[in-house]
Amino acid sequence: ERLLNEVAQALGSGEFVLHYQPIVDLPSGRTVAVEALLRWIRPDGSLRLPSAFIPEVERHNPRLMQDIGRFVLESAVRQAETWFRAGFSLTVAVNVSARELLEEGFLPTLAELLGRHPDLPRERLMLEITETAALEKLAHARSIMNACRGLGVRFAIDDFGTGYASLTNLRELPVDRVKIDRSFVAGLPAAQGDRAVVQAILRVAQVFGVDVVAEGVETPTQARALQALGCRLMQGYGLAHPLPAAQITDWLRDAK
Ligand code: G
Ligand code: G
Ligand code: MN
Ligand code: NA
Repeated sequence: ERLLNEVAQALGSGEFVLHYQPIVDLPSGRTVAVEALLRWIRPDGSLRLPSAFIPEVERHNPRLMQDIGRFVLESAVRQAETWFRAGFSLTVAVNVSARELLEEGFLPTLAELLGRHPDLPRERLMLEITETAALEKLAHARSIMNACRGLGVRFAIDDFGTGYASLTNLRELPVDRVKIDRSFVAGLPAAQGDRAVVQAILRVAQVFGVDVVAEGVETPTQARALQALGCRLMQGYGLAHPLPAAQITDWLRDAK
């Protein structure tokens, strides 16, 4: 109750910002995308991560979650447009929980937002669906996703390989990308089970014609192991930490 009030107040008073984490193609080193990550920076400068409040908000106050989701999409689209105008060619990925996606207002809000940003190439926005356990009614999710794709927006499945239904999701939903959960990357290259899972995901993704991002890449050894398995897109502290937009712009400029 208290947390929810704090969140509502923080959203209203501008304490929420997005940080962006690069998704890098190796071996070229090109940053092909960034993932927007919500950050709550309190007036005393301390940081609260979304895992500390989003699940609570989703469970107890769906309306407030909608407001947060709207703020996130709005900020990310505005930033994507800024980078587009500056001549950087990269996609901005936004986390959207399955629950947010299934809300009645989601599609109209997205359509309205894109309408206000006519210059942004639509394929530069990618929605990363998280908490896919809540997808349940796949036909319903599929129809919403197809409508969003009709607007030109693309989809990724987050934390792929965990949860119950990830292969079903891949088969049943219009998806462009899967993100290998970092728990499978952590043990590379030694852990044979993790290697096998990563290989299996890469193979299945290829059959479905979707691309693959490995998450949680922390060491050069992991990055090399992934490349050896045929995975080019990676994200993790070993490549870059999530950073404020201005610092990402510097990072992109330095890479040019
Ligand atoms: O940054 P942190 O490690 O706390 O992220 C934890 C989780 O919060 C991640 O799984 C991520 O998907 C989720 N998350 C981060 N930003 C957003 C957001 O803008 N919206 C939603 N729904 N989830 C987010
Ligand atoms: O669930 P999702 O994949 O959206 O979670 C993203 C979260 O993972 C972010 O909060 C981000 O800070 C965190 N993250 C990004 N790179 C790494 C990494 O290399 N290792 C770990 N442990 N977490 C990471
Ligand atoms: Mn994500
Ligand atoms: Na992710």
